[in-house]
Amino acid sequence: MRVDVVSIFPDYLAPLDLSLIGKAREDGLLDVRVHDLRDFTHDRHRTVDDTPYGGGAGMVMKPQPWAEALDHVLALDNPSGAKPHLVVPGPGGQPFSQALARRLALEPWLAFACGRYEGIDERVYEHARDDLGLEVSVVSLGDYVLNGGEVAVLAMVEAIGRLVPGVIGNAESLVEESHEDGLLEYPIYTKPSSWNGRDVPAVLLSGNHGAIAAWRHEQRLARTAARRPDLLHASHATGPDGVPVDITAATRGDVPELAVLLRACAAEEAVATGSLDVPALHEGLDEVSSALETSQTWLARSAGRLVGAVRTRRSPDAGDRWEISRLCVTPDLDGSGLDRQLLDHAEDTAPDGIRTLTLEVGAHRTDALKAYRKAGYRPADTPASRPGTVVLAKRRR
Ligand code: JB8
Repeated sequence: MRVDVVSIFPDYLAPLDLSLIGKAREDGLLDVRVHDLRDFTHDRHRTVDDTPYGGGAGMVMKPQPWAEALDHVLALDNPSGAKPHLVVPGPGGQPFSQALARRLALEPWLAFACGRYEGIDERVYEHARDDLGLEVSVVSLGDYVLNGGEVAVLAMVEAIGRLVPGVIGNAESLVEESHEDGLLEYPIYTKPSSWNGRDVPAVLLSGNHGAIAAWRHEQRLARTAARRPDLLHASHATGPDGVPVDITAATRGDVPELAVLLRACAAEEAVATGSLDVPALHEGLDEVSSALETSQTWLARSAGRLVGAVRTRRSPDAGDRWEISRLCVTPDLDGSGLDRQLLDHAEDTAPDGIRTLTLEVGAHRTDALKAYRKAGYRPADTPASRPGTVVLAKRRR
């Protein structure tokens, strides 16, 4: 892989000569070249910045040195024949992640532009895209602010470089525990088995591989819940623009948003049936809030936006049925499979001992009925709670 880095502090990138990445450079797996942006200035002071139009704090990087630096990089010999993917670190970029590192590791050529000051004149991005035909990605290491892109480039080149075939000898060590399957790593220990009065957990010395695997999995779950609860969700799906959907339990703070979503779904049903006798239509903040006490409500969020919900409870009569209700998905995700995912989740969270799952649906909602039939639901003996609806039931596996 070929990597070009443009910076006003080329010495900042010196660590790329060290360790694993340095070895990969020696072995010819990574061809990293660092360029000084000031080499593309023409004044005595080698000026790269100027004051911002419109006013405001700080300085902005001038477009001309950047354009010449990019021309220089593009004109360098490159064996791949491709153009570089231009990566610009910036606090306003898409978040860097293991998934993005994997995608970038497939590129034959990456060019990194390290900004300083308040950042780079916007026309440089447009020029790179429109005139030079480069793919341009603004990428952020995380929600904090650095003084420039250099440290971010060091981190990204290390994360990407180690994924280039041959850079890490042991392919198995590339199957990351953390950030590959969504859970953090389990705690690890080495000899001695007793150190400073602290013993390695006995299960690890037991030789029982099943017990060790179970213990490690539990540790991963506990650790993820404690440190990164945002990673613990019931399931994954894809929402608008490929943004994943997380399913989590609703809490009091979700009530206002949830009430709006439920009203919207109820209104759709009211319009379709020409009847205002849709219970969800008459639920306000108080009813939605008190339902959190008597039932479980699960929310689907995509990039923070509430895109779906479902409510479950043990039937108040004999308590042997699991009632699923208020299954609701925003119109833009109709047909995305999210409704089925919420339904699966509602089923999966039924407690042990539940034998029957039930759903009550408007009898006119033929596509919903078809979908529920496909999910294994059939008309049930249970009487409907209101006219115009049918109760569907499914035996639990
Ligand atoms: C000026 O926090 B960062 C970052 C901050 C920056 C520049 C680049 C990256 C350029 N400030 O990722």
